[in-house]
Formats: sequence, C-alpha cells, structure tokens
Amino acid sequence: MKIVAVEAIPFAVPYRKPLRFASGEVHTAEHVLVRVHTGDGIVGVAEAPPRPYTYGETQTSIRAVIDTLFAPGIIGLSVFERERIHAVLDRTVANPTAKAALDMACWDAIGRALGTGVSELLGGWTDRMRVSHMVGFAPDDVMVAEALRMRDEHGVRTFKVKVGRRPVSLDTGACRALRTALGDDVELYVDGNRGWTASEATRALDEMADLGLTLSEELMPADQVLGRRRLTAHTRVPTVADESVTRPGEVTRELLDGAATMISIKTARTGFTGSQRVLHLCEGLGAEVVMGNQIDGQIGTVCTVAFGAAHRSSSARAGELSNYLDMVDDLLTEPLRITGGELCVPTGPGLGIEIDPDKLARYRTDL
Ligand code: MUC
Ligand code: MG
Repeated sequence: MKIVAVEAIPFAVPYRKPLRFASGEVHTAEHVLVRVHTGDGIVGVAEAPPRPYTYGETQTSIRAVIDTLFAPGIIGLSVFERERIHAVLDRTVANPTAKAALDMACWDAIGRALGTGVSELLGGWTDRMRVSHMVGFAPDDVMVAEALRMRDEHGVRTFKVKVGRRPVSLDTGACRALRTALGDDVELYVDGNRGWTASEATRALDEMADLGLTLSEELMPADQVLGRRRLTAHTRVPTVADESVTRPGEVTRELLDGAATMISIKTARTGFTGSQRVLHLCEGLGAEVVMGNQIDGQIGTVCTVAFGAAHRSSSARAGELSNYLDMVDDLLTEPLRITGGELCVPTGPGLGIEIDPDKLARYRTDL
C-alpha cells in the first residue's frame, strides 16, 4: 500500500448564485481534486477547496505545495503509516486545506483496501446526519425565499445565517425576517466571519436576544482577545470558534481562554486525522462541536458527513452539508441527495464515491 504517485488536479464548477459572507464571496468552485495512488493500484480521492481570504491558500498554491513539497515527502510511505505521513505534513504550519485533502485521500485508499467505509473505520456511530443550510448575504426577501425553499424541497430545519455586515441592523433585520417567516420550530444560528468588532457583536446579539439563536460563530477577529472573552461570558448564546481554530493547539487556547464554548470541525481544514484529534480534545474538555462547511463540493460534503456520522458527539447537531446544491454540477457519478432534512453517508468502501471521468475531463482546467 505504498504511495507511488499523488495528483493535484485543478477544476472549476460555477455556482448558480454566489455565496456572500463577511470575509468574501464564492462564484465558482475552483477546487483541487487530490488523488493518492498506491502500488497496489488503489486510488484514494479527496478535494481541497481553497479559501484565500481565510487561510491564504489558492488553487495554484495548493497544487504547488502538493506537487513540490508534500507529495515528494509522502511518496514511498504506506497509506497505513498515518503518523509518518503526518510527521511530514505537520512540519509545515500552514496550508491546512492541502494537508487535509491528502489525509482524506489516504483514508479513502485505506477504506478501499480494507473493503470498509471510512465512516465505519472512524467510529461507525450512525449512517446519516441532519443538515444545516448556510444562508449568505442577500436582500431579506431573497434570504427568506432560499430558507423556505430548502425547508420545503429538502426538509432542512436548521439554518446558519451569515452576519457581520455594517450597519449591524442589516443582519439583525435579516435574522428577524427569517425567524418571522420560518416560525419558531426551525433552528437559527449566526456566523460573522470576523466581520464585526466586539462591541458591534455584543450589540447585535443583544438586539437579537428574542430570536432564539442557538449559536454565534466568529463574530469578531480572534485578535480581539479580551472582547471575545467578554462576549462569551456576557451572552447566553454559545460561541463557536471556526477559522480561529485551525489546529488542536488553537482549539485548546480558545476554549481555555474562555473565548469560545464550541468548536466548528471542518474536514476540509483538518482532514480525518486532525479532525479526530480536535474532536477528542473537545470531548476531553467538555466542549460541543458542530460539523462546519468550508463551502465544499460534493466530495468535501461526503467527507464531512462521513466524519460527522462516525462519532456520537459530531453527529449530535445538524452538520453544514448543503451548499454544494448551489453548484451547477460536480464530479461524482452519483450525486448526493438531501431528503427529509438528512444526508446519508454513501455506502461502499472508502468514501463510497466514484469520480465521473467525463465530468472531470469537462471541468478540469489543467489540460
Ligand atoms: C464558514 O463557516 O465560515 C466561509 C468562509 C469559510 O472559510 O468557510 C465558509 C463558511
Ligand atoms: Mg464559519
């Protein structure tokens, strides 16, 4: 099961409508398909979704760091030597998405070799997750229409609303419009992508105190150390750390500092190996987790649901699993389906998915 080759293939699939949020917007999924080939002819796959404004990675930088640094370091190791693979990858502090995709492609290869699903290998808790849908910035009526459509067509009853705009009333108004239209039996929470200051965030949460928000995520930058601590102590809405916790050490710091009460786990950022370390750390510290979405395509969404469903604590809340629906197409032979508000883990060895060669030929941008 020695790794003999690694491919990092850029592809681009347009979105039907852009996703807009405080730190950026996405119009086209410009991702990297990662394939890890073993000497036994097994190929593991995963995708890396670059988020330049968050982690500084681009499609070009992910390809370059895989081709020139990570692939030469792991070729010759067996996919089962996960600690050794991580010793190579973790020498480099940054490039989380490139490292995560390599890790998950190795897990896919392991599952295929063993004839077992990755989700079972990771923990095998359940075979599905409830779905949470992220609603991006738009006029209130458009945000409301999107949420109603997701509820009526897919049975989704949990929504993460993007906030962090100025004036704060733009977002408090949108959240109020959503609560009014959707009623009290749906879950609403907010994600600021670091858009506000500590005082704006405090004011916004106070203004929305009657809306029954269940979580607030990254309302301000992590560097507002005292402000984050103060907000987390002041509000009854649990505070989720997302892009401020890219590694287990940062998770420890944010939780012990009182700057966050919950952690967003993104397989796109910490792969399966790192996500499990974060999850177990959270379990040890008594912190809940939410399975987040790095604006993943279908391959990334499969990774999120496979990991989330594998463990009791990561499947307790709805996972953010639906924004791939805004892409006009994807690379899988069997598209994912969200029904009754749930997404099932694909069955079959590894991740249980296959790449459609015609679709890959159509969307890859390197040939
Ligand atoms: C999220 O939870 O923040 C937006 C930027 C990113 O890196 O992920 C998304 C969603
Ligand atoms: Mg977030």
